[in-house]
Amino acid sequence: MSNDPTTAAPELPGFAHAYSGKVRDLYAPLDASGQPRDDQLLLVASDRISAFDFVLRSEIPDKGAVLTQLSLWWFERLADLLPHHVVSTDVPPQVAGRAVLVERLDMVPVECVARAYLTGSGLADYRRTGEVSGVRLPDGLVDGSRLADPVFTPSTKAPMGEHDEPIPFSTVVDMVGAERAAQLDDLTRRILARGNEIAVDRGVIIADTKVEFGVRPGGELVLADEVLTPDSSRFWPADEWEPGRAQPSYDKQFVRDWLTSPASGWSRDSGEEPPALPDEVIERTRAKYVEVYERLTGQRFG
Ligand code: PZK
Repeated sequence: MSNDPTTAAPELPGFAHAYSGKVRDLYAPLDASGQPRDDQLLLVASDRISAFDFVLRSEIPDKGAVLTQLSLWWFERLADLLPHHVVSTDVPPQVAGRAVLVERLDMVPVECVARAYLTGSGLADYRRTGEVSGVRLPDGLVDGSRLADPVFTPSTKAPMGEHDEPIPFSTVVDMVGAERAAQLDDLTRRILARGNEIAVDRGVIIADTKVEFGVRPGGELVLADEVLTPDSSRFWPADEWEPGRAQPSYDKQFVRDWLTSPASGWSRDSGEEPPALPDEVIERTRAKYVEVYERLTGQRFG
């Protein structure tokens, strides 16, 4: 039921569980002799949802499928920029629609973030220094301001439970070399710019996004993980965009509003795990995920 506690990574016949993130699970396909293959992975999006740095005990039905289908849709629309890692959507029935079989890549050890609008830690850096990741910005920008061009703001990949730390571009160069660093900068910003070219007409602003890249054995850079989803990006409703205040989240606003309201009985700085969400909040949030998928793709979900 919708209020069940968060479920762990499912057991999948023919796959060995390899790793779980906050809301996704990774498996290695087993070969005919029961050994894990070294060339592919199964990437499974759960219905888990995080808010205020907690994975909530309530799940959002269909969230994993919506995000997986949205990512697949974007991969097609980015294919002229670079190849993506998806091999097949033929996956076990327990995870149908919310899993993809992918090429196993050598992952780039940098969180590649681009910002098209100023908010969050980018806004904090700008207020302190007038710059974001070493890029000087004009005076007078406020929370939610649109940037003339997306800015690349790389960070380290922190272990789970810790926060990514921003790193200077020079550190990216030290980590992956100048040529690869320039490619990451260019592609990350182009992916976000392409996303917004498409999304803005459909009532969605993609304020910023985090992209993961991997490298094929031959050295070719490949787009991995999920892309331009509400979990990897900040989505804002375009008709409510109003620079100078915090923008509402397209997907999580009902969750945040309820958790911070007296009705939840929860306080953000209590250190306590947030309570289960009321069915109405779950259902309205599910509807927002479906709505953003349908708006962007122009296709009915499901
Ligand atoms: C890979 N992650 C993050 C995602 C998790 C963790 N194509 C790939 N090849 C090798 N490794 C990865 C990928 C991808 N995508 C992705 N960690 C490794 C991640 C989902 C669930 F638990």
